[in-house]
This record gives sequence, structure tokens and C-alpha cells, in this order.
Amino acid sequence: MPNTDYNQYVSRKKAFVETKNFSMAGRELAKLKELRKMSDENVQPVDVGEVPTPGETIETPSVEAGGSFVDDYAVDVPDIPIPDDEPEGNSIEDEFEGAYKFAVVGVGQGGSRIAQTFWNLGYRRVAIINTAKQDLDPIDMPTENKLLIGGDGAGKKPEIAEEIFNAHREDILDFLKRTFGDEFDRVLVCAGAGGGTGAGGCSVVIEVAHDLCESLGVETRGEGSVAKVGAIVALPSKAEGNRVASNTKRTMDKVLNLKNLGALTPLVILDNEKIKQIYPKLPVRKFWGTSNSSVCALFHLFNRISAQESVYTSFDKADLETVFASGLITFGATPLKKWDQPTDVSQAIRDNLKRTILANLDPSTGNIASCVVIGSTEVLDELPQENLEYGFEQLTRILGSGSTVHRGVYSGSKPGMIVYTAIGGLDAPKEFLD
Ligand SMILES: Nc1nc2c(ncn2[C@@H]2O[C@H](COP(=O)(O)OP(=O)(O)OP(=O)(O)O)[C@@H](O)[C@H]2O)c(=O)[nH]1
Ligand SMILES: [Mg+2]
Repeated sequence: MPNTDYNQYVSRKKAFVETKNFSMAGRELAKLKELRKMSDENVQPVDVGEVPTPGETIETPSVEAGGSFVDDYAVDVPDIPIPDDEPEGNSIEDEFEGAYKFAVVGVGQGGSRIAQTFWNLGYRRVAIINTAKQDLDPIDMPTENKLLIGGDGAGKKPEIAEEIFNAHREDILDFLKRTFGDEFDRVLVCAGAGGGTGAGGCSVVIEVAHDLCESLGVETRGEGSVAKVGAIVALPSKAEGNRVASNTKRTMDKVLNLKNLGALTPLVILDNEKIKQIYPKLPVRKFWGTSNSSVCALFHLFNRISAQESVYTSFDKADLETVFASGLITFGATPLKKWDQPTDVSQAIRDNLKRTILANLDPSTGNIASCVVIGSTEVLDELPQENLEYGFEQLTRILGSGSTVHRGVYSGSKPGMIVYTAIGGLDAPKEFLD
């Protein structure tokens, strides 16, 4: 079951706005009461003139007669350009068939690189925002998908970035509206947690994305409503120093608070320290690309697969939605070298949860999961069903009682077999729990 409640966020936001407007509302109310008192004192019967009884003809001046009636009452209408009946829709299409129409916004340089990775996969509702031109220029995307605010950067100071973003809320809203078009299902905000621009700007962009979703009806209020804004946030490596570490703490406090209020889902936390552990020899040139590709490709895989039927077991959009609506989530992918023993698949699933570049999260705190197996037809012809079942059961045991595991089995074009998992409803990493 999704453990988030977007209404919590909406009512807190409403309470905040009401507190702000309270003194104004008090003054307005007093004025209204005074006006009502004045009009009560001056109540006069209204002269409605002669009312004809039904069937009785009444004399009205003729419209043609001398034109005086027409001339006296005709309104002089100036030429006003009349808009078309239907305003033209702003439709943007991705270059592939997926279950979700994701709209992605990258904030700061790291966030923009993650967003660009989605762009390279064929996503077309992609926007990037920065406070420094030199960080926007190297991102290989059309100029109209880029927004520069401020101009002098934020110099690793999230407080400065937050101020700039707050001052440009309307510009950001217009820009996202234009870049995402009228139709999308979910927004993903991407940012590095330890810098200035992404760290300070992301929570403002999350709020603006909610405003956009509400205005387009993507998010609704009321019972059972779920937030449609999620985020991918990158934690720094240890070597990046104290300033970056304290910025990260600030960003994570904000982001996790939004997640706890049910206003941010799914939340994916990438850990740049783990890239070094999992790919120790990675050259500098490939470092960010590898990290960004691995997380975006997993999003993409689940998005594509849930739009496809399988002759074995289909995994559909409703299954994926339960994970995307569950708050903090993690992904994993493990190729299987052998699959003839019942424990082969379950072992792969356990590895899958450890060997990921996402932050260390305790899978036993999760309450929902998806597990998709993609194998060549040769493998699926040989693989005993019970070995698969054993693997799926393992995942159910890891998550604990009351959890749900959605399954999918698909035949793929590549040789061998890969197990993909997505687990949701997880607790925050220990270092950010207090
Ligand atoms: N995963 C990932 N993390 C990145 C990438 N680039 C930077 N980061 C991380 O994001 C953090 C913030 O760096 P930037 O994104 O360059 O900073 P910024 O948001 O542009 O902020 P300022 O330049 O200080 O205004 C860094 O500490 C890195 O840990 C990237 O391409 N991928
Ligand atoms: Mg920057």
C-alpha cells in the first residue's frame, strides 16, 4: 500500500497560506459587516414597473421605426481581435512507447546532466534550470529547454540559490508549462544535494511543479489523492568535503520532509560514493555518465516494460504506480550467470539489492516491490517455474509481512537472463533519519 498522503501536504500548505492571509481576511470581514449594516438600514422596495399578465400584449418601440431606439441603445463596439474557439494545445511526445509520460526537470549542473540522460533516452518533456550560463551551455539540449535565472551562479551556497529561485517562481512555472506541454503523468525533479543551485533550488522547483500539476489537473485534492511530483537526488562522495556535506544535510532534510508529508514520490537517492565502490576503475570522463545512465535506464526499463504485454506474466502500469506512489524507492538490476538451482534466482535478487549505486537503504523497511525477469526464449524454455517462484518469495520474505510483490516475466532479445527489482515505501538512510 502506498504510505504517502498528498493531502497532508496540501492541508499544511493551505494552513500556511491561511495564516499569511489571516490579518487581511480579518480586515475584509469587518468591512463586509459594515457594508451589510449600511445596506440593511437603507432597504427600499424595488420599483419593478408594470408587469404584463400572461397573454397580454405590451407595446414596445419598433426597432425599424426611425432608428431612434436603435441609435439610443446600440453599443458602439470597437474592433476586438476574437480568439479562436479552442486555444491550440501544446502537445509534446516522447520518442518511445512508455506507460508514463514523465516530465523531467534538472536543477543545477548535476541535475541537468541527469535530465539530459533522460533526454538522450528519448524523453522530450525535459527542462533544465541553472543560475550560471557556463553550466547550461555544455548540456546538449535545445535552447528552449533551458532556463537561466540569476546569472552569477550560487557558489555552493544553497541559501542564495533558494532566494533566486523564490524570486523567479512565475518564470519557472511558465517555463515548465511551456516545456512539458499540457499532458504528462508525473514530474521528476533532479538535483545534486551538495552544491548550491540544485541543492537550494530543488525544493522551490518541487513546489512550483505541484502548482503546475494542480493547474493542469494532473494532481487532484481530496481523499486518496497522490502526489505526482518525485525526485532523483544525488549524494556527494566523501572526498567532496565539509561544506558539501552540510549542504547535503540541508537538502536531504527538506526533501525527506516533503516525502514524509506525502508531497514527494517517488524519491530516488543516488549515492556518488557508491559509484567509486562498484566501478572502482571508472575514468573521470565516464564517471558521471555511468552514474546517471544507470539510474535513468532503470526508470526507463520499468516505464517501457509496464507498457508491454507478456505471454508469460505481464507487469502493468497499475503495478508500477503502487511503487511510484510509495515514497522512497530503490532499483536494482542483476544479470544471472546460472539459473538451474532454486536458489540461483533468489541469490540474484539479494545481490541486486546490495550492488546498486543508490543509497544504502534497508529493504526490510519497504512494503511494496516489483520484480521483473527478462530472459531469452531459450532460457525461459528451460527455467523451472519453481526457481522463479522461489526468487519472488525471497523478495516477499525480505520485505516482511503485509508487503506486496508485483511480478513480471518477459522474453527479451538478448541472451541470458536479468532480474530487475524496484522496492518502495522505504525508510530514509540512517544518516538522515534523525
Ligand atoms: N550523480 C551525479 N551527481 C553529480 C553530477 N554532477 C554533480 N553531481 C553531484 O552534485 C553535487 C552538486 O554539484 P553541481 O550539480 O555541479 O552543483 P550545482 O547544483 O550546479 O550548484 P552550484 O554550482 O554550487 O551553484 C556535487 O557535489 C556532486 O556530488 C552528475 O552528473 N551526476
Ligand atoms: Mg553549478
